Amino acid sequence: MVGDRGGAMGPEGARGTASGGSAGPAGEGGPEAVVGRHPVGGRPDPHTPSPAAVPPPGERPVTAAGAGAAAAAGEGGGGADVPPGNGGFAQVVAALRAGRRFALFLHLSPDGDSIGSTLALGLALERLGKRTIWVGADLPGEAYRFLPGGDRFRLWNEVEEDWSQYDAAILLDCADLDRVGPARSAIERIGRIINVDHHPSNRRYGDVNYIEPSAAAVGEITARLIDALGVPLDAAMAYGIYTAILTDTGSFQYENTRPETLRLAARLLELGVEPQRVAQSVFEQRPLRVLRLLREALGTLEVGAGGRLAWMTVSRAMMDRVGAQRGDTEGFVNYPRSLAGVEVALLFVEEPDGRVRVSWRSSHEVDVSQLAARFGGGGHARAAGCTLPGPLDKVRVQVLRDVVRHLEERAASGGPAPDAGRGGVAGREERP
Ligand SMILES: [Mn+2]
Repeated sequence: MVGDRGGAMGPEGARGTASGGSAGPAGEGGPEAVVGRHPVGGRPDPHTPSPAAVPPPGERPVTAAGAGAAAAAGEGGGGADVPPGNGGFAQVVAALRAGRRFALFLHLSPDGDSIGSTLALGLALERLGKRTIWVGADLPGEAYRFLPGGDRFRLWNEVEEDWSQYDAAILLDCADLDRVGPARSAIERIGRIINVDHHPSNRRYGDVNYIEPSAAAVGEITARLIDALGVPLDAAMAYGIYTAILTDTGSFQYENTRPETLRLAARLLELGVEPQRVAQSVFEQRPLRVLRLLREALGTLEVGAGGRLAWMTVSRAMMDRVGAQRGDTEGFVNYPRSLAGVEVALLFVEEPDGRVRVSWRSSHEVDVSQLAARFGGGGHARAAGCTLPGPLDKVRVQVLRDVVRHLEERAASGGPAPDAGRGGVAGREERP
């Protein structure tokens, strides 16, 4: 199916673990920005008292034509339509302007949004004469090597860097600091974080945070940041941004695809992006083992709750049989989701350590980020994830029972009124 590859991991975003509690309530739809404890750019001044405390999640800070609008007007924004009330956007732009050395971090099992956005912003910062390094605990998969600059990513622990020399760590598409995995220790040594994301569950762990849940991909935000920095988008950056958007929208199929998404895509094509090149590299280079694993997974397809629930299971044994690698089940959950009449789709994947990763999707009514949050996970309204201690059978029974109860309650309470908290980004790829 088109677009089921999506992007290696991201959109569920929140790296939900039963212990970690990365969930956070799914925020309301509107963009929000929260500025953290101290500004990025210069060293934090120990004499400056901490100004703004972080508002509780979901509470919308600064309103109206505040800093965001000012930034749009003042930053030479090349048509950037910065949402009103987003002081965080201007703060991010200021921090990017002020710093001279930046380390950009991919999230674990980086997806097209993480890779493409990081690449585009990294190139733009270099255009401004800044030094950047692009690292992660996992390298981009084969599918993304075609990107101009795609060979510049490094494993964080294989570069010899004095992290304390960096002005800030930039994290894109990371709802939770745990999303960077062990690279977190480098970020802690850098000491300052710029956090730009579109997951409503983002935990606002940065010193500067800009969270825009209505953005289809962080790639959209990245394009506006580059405009606001006054850097002309070139073809290489355009490839990164296009890949970010293509993967996070499921090839422009999901409900997060907005008119501005397509206008941006058109602009990227005008800059030289060849869409068939991206689609072919990202979606049509699957190794044989992945289709073999899919064949096994489809054999486990089951349906419940009167046809409104469907799920598949990938056990460790199945993965061993085909020689599967991390990330090979990406997009599989879209098969149960594609079944007519299905409202909630689940994929259970047994991890090497015995834990069970659950991918959640919904078609158009149920907010699965809320359901996943009951198990310590999170994500978007239409795509979420959580990870639970095994064994597989126990987790499956637990989760299915909960979902069936939820669907029955909805049916009993008068049927398919959409869950509160829409705004979600539709069924995008995941991997908590
Ligand atoms: Mn994303």
